[in-house]
Amino acid sequence: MGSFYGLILGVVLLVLAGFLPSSSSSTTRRFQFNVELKNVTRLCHTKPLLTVNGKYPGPTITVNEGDNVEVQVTNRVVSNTTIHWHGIRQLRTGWADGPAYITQCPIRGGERYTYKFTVVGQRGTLWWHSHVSWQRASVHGAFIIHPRMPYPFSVPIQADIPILFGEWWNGDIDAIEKDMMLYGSGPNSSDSYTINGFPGPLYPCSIKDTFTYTVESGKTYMLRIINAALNDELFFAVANHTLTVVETDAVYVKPFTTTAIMITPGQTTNVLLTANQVPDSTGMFTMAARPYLTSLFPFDNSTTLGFLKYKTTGIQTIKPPVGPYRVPYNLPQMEDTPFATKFSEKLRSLATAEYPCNVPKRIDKRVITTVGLNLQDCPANQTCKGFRGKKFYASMNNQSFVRPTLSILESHYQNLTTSAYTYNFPDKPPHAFNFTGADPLAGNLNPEFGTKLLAVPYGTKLEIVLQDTSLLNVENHPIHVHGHNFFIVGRGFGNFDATKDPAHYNLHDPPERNTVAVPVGGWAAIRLNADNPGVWFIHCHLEEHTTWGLATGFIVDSGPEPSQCLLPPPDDLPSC
Ligand SMILES: *[C@@H]1O[C@H](CO)[C@@H](O)[C@H](O)[C@H]1NC(C)=O
Ligand SMILES: *[C@@H]1O[C@H](CO)[C@@H](O)[C@H](O)[C@H]1NC(C)=O
Ligand SMILES: *[C@@H]1O[C@H](CO)[C@@H](O)[C@H](O)[C@H]1NC(C)=O
Ligand SMILES: *[C@@H]1O[C@H](CO)[C@@H](O)[C@H](O)[C@H]1NC(C)=O
Ligand SMILES: *[C@@H]1O[C@H](CO)[C@@H](O)[C@H](O)[C@H]1NC(C)=O
Ligand SMILES: *[C@@H]1O[C@H](CO)[C@@H](O)[C@H](O)[C@H]1NC(C)=O
Ligand SMILES: *[C@@H]1O[C@H](CO)[C@@H](O)[C@H](O)[C@H]1NC(C)=O
Ligand SMILES: *[C@@H]1O[C@H](CO)[C@@H](O)[C@H](O)[C@H]1NC(C)=O
Ligand SMILES: *[C@@H]1O[C@H](CO)[C@@H](O)[C@H](O)[C@H]1NC(C)=O
Ligand SMILES: [Cu+2]
Repeated sequence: MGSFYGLILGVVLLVLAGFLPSSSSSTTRRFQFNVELKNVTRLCHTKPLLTVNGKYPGPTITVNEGDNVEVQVTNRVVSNTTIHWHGIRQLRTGWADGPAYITQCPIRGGERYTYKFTVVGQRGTLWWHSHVSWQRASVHGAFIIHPRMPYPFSVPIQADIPILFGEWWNGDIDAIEKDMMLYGSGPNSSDSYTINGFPGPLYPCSIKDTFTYTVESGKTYMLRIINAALNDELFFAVANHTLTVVETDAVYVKPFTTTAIMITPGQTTNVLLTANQVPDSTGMFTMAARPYLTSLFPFDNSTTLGFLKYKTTGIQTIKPPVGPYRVPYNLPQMEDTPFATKFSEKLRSLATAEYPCNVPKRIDKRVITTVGLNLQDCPANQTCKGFRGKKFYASMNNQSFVRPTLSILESHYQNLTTSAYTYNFPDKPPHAFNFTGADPLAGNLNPEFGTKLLAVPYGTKLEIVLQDTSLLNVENHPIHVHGHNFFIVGRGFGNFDATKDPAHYNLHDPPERNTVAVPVGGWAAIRLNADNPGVWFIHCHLEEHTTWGLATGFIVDSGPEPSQCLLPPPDDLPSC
């Protein structure tokens, strides 16, 4: 096994001509998205689900590197909506990024907006999702970019297998979010996790709703894994098979073989799987995902199963096989932080001539920000059901982000005078304390509410240190930055030490991503080149935490050259 995968390393060779897309340069690909309700049944509960084109999960978008993309989104429901193209850089086209009230006003019921952007210098697996309320629970899908150049690994790929993880609630997701905010409590946990929309046989009434994929013995497959769950990081494994990680967040990594992966909401991971096992009489191997969580609060601790089925002759298979269904022994336990840590540490950029690692070696600015939870005193006339009868919130540098009722990007571009936001996000925590060692329940846990943004000149080499806090509970927060990829140059447990830790940064081949898992009770340092003018949302990709305010906005000014300026807004941009 090991020597077989050794052949993969870093060599550009022998790729089947057939799976390379045509290299014609300025193709425009057009897609139609109808946001509409569709009755969907899972766990024997039927409910009208918000979907794109009636599909759950939504349609896959497939393009070639370099393509222009136009997606006409028609909102056929009463609720407002937007679509975010998660991980797409949107160079100079921030108008197409999607987060409501950050880069656009929402698309109202009956209205239409066409997202137009070009896929530049990116290849691999990304995804798209709604960026309004908790709509992305069901409004999401894969976004696959075929590379211009052959894959940097030499194994022929038989087929791609998209694997989208999601969460299903029997109840209405809008009502669950509204209740959470009204009472300040934690949200109702999901009723199941899903693989490509299917919970699998460990849940009631779900044996028929199980994802099964048929493979041929001896062939290698590329699993394009996307965590579209709302609130939970996940472990994933396939029984008796190893996985070779080759790409994360649409950036190649140095291939490495692992028994399982950890993936946070917002992240994508491509792995190669070779069907090299001898199946038993069922011909089936299970695949499974369950949460990686250290939360003290109630959460969905269930496991979703699917099947990898070997195409064999002479074997009677029952579809799916009769239980008991075994969770792969190689799936980590829910609290396995050592596995999550080791897995993150293995991720390295390819850092070759074709795929250089352009990490800023020196920086112009370092911003240190806490990421953590808060408790707000209950307003006098309300009933609060959060901890100690208070309301949960979350913050960055003690600011619980409040979204304005206008589009920040539009207002910024038009130079409008407004008090809806200010440009003074603090570049260090307003009060120093023992961030990860403070008594979780002592002291004043209130945040400050506001809309303070971080503004930097074009081309700033920026470092952001994300520091978890122990207020209420230490957690692993997946922080997502819009409009830029970043390099994870350092990470650790406890408190970041500005005098000691930078000496241990990896400035040679750090992983390049759009979403970083900040270690539970620790910190992560990311670096980026602020080369994309616009207004960009930075937030926790646990929807629960974003709703509580674990977010901020980041403004990159236009540069002096015309090619460094944000393009003008499109004519059909929705207004508020
Ligand atoms: C869903 O089913 C209900 C009850 O049968 C029906 O009234 C409703 O029109 C259906 N909705 C959609 C979007 O099909
Ligand atoms: C949340 O869960 C509780 C307990 O199961 C249930 O009574 C309530 O209806 C749920 N809320 C929503 C909005 O689904
Ligand atoms: C899969 O691995 C388990 C644990 O090592 C082993 O008991 C089982 O026989 C294996 N199954 C197959 C079909 O190889
Ligand atoms: C999951 O959570 C429930 C409710 O808190 C608990 O009863 C159950 O034992 C937990 N299951 C696992 C596998 O941890
Ligand atoms: C509580 O009182 C405040 C201030 O008087 C008011 O703005 C708010 O609407 C009230 N909230 C509820 C839930 O009644
Ligand atoms: C906003 O102000 C900048 C700098 O003064 C100027 O270059 C730009 O043209 C202004 N934009 C608009 C839309 O007025
Ligand atoms: C922070 O808290 C931790 C855990 O209580 C403790 O071990 C550590 O010494 C504290 N650090 C400082 C600088 O007080
Ligand atoms: C956060 O802000 C609130 C409101 O201003 C304040 O009471 C609290 O002490 C601050 N906490 C920290 C850790 O800065
Ligand atoms: C939809 O968006 C518009 C424009 O921002 C806003 O005025 C309206 O309140 C929103 N509707 C809902 C239901 O949130
Ligand atoms: Cu978070």
